[in-house]
This record gives sequence, C-alpha cells and structure tokens, in this order.
Amino acid sequence: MQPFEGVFPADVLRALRQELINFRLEYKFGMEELLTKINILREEFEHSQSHSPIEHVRTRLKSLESVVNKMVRLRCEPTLESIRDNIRDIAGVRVVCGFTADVYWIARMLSEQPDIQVVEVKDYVANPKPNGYKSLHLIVKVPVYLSNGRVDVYVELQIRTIAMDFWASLEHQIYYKFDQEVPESIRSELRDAALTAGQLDEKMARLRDEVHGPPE
Ligand code: 0O2
Repeated sequence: MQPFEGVFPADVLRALRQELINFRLEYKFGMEELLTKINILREEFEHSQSHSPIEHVRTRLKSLESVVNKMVRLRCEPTLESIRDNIRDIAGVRVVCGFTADVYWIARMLSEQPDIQVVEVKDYVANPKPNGYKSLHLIVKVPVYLSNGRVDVYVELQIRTIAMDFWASLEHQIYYKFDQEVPESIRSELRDAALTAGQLDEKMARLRDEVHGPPE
C-alpha cells in the first residue's frame, strides 16, 4: 500500500504526483538546453581547431528525495514556488576541461549568451575552499519553452580542470567513506594533494604555451 493511500483522495494524489513529475521535467529540460549550448561550443571548436577545451560533460538531476531533504535543511516552505526560488541546484551540469584558462573561457562563452542569466558566481578556482576544493560554480537561469508558456529554471554549472575533477571525485568518496568525519591526517594529505593538482595544472599550461604559444 502507498503511504498516503486512503488518507487523501486518489485523484488529489494523482494530480500531485503529476505536478511533481512536471516540475522535475522542467529542470531536466533546462539542463538539456544548457548541455546543447555546451555541445555546440565543443563541436564548433573541434571543427575549427581540431581539439576542444571541453574534455567531458556530466549532468545530474536531484532526486525528489534529495530535493525534499534540502528543503528541510534550508527550512524553506514546502511549496513548489518556494523550492523553485530557494533550491538552485536541482539541475546540475559539470564541465571538465584541460586547462584553467579553459574554465574561464567556457564560463565567459556561456555567460555572454543573451538567454542565459548568471545569478551567482562562486570562484573556488581563484579562492579555493580551506580543504583544497577548486572549481568555478555558476548559478544560471535558463529559459524553457513549454506548451503552456515559458518557465525559467536555475541550473548549477560547475566548471573545472581534469586535475581539479580528479581531486574532487576522490575527496567526495573519502568524505562518504568516513561518513563525513575525515581524520585530520587524511584531510592534511588531501590539502597537499590539492596543491599538487594545482601545480600540475600550472605545469601543463606552461608546457602547452611552450609548444603552441599562449592562448589568444
Ligand atoms: P552534489 O551531489 O554533487 O550536488 P549547497 O548548494 O547549499 O548545498 P553551497 O556550499 O552553498 O552548498 O554550494 P557550493 O559551495 O556551490 O557547492 C555545491 C556543490 O559543489 C556540491 O554539491 C558539490 O558538488 C560541490 N562541492 C562543493 N564543495 C565541495 C568539496 O569540498 N568537495 C567536493 N568534492 N565537492 C564540493 P552537493 O549538493 O554537496 O553534492
């Protein structure tokens, strides 16, 4: 038996379920709009320059369960309107590039598009988190055109280099392995590893400039 069966009329539950599905779909569409823009830049670059600054792209849509968890954590009203305003990472796109300069190039290329509105920038590349985390985060508003009109949805865009991504993936795994209570010795090693990843990014950029000349 479903948890609310018998408590609310079946047609009310059906309508609520449909509303939630539609709500989540809007974010999926917003994410796909942004993904298309990124893929256009990627393909255009591959044709004109034979390589692309974009190595790979990943997308993720928060489950309804984690949306609700975040709603409770943020103490926001349990309404779709409030969730829409307050939870801005329901849809997430992560772009991984070769070099630090590419991170800013992609951010600029997307930010300059007139239908993308940048509402927040967190530059953890220039200002890494105390644990060593580096990445450029943008919250953007993307228009989605549905049969009944336009809806603007927030998408969280994370842009980072391969080295930053490698570090972040491992740190994320360690964080969960220790159930968020990471021993200081490991945290210190992780900070060291973040510095090494930063040095690798710098070294690779120097090498690239030596071989191909600095980027335009
Ligand atoms: P998931 O599953 O990757 O989405 P908030 O958005 O309120 O939860 P905050 O601090 O305001 O948190 O947002 P911020 O700093 O922009 O970070 C949001 C996301 O960036 C996180 O999402 C992670 O994906 C990533 N991130 C931030 N800090 C770290 C870090 O120290 N290590 C790693 N590995 N990733 C980080 P979620 O929701 O935590 O997870």
